[in-house]
Amino acid sequence: MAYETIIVEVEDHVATIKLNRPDALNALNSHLLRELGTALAEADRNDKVRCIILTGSAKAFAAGADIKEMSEKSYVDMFLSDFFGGEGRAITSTRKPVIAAVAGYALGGGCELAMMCDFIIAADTAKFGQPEINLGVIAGLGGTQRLTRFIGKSKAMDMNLTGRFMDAEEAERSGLVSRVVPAKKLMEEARAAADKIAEKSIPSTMAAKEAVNRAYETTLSEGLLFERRLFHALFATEDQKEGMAAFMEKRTAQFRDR
Ligand code: CO8
Repeated sequence: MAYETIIVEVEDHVATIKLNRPDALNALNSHLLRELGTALAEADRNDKVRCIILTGSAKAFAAGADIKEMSEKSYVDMFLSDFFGGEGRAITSTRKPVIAAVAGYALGGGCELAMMCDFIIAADTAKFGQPEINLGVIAGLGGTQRLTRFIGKSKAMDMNLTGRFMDAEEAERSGLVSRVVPAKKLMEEARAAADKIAEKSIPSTMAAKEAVNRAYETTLSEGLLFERRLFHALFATEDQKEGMAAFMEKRTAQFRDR
């Protein structure tokens, strides 16, 4: 499918989706988010794809929701269209792993979009922030919720109340990103992580993603039960037999997603 605001490439088992509104530092407008939702759903349906990378440019992953699109809207406009509500749900309903590869600015909706992915690999140039407070509003796609769970109340308050930017090193120290790499190696590292994930059995990959995400939605005892039931259920797969046999036979497992 041809897109106007994103570029999608599928190579081997990895789909790479690049946000592509260079003149607006990849600001997220409705059109881009709808195209992104469609591309993610397409990658999810594509049996060839086993992992997805979401990235931007060297200067900006995304500098936020498109301020020019939002500026004249009324409360009723925002409420009746459930502004970005459906688009956000479409993005987070992706079942295959999504890695955010972030360089440059990830601000406002850009930081929130990165947090909607399964984990973030940051270039040493990355800058994260929730500067919506400077616009007379607040974060609206998870910047007060996901960010607080990821980095804790004190830092989340600091980010949301002052609007300051956090560099990559602080983001890693705070638990917002999983690793920081030199900017010129960002896509190579993201691709290596995606290739590693693509080697696994898809049923266990999807189960792992569901189980970790459940930790954010439920109590510890319910989450542990959910995890244990998924663990038990994976014993119904051929890949569990193959994975364990391969370990004992000291060879590489040949998973068949069955
Ligand atoms: N929206 C629209 N256009 C943008 C945005 C944006 N968020 N960010 C940058 N641009 C545009 C600029 O207007 C400029 O375009 P033009 O040349 O036509 O004026 C172009 O991108 C380049 O930007 P700058 O000239 O400003 O570049 P600088 O290098 O000087 O500065 C910054 C880079 C610091 C990133 C600066 O552009 C900036 O502060 N941008 C805005 C950051 C921001 O406030 N983000 C939060 C937006 S609000 C939001 O994200 C809400 C999310 C929740 C929505 C959910 C609804 C339910």
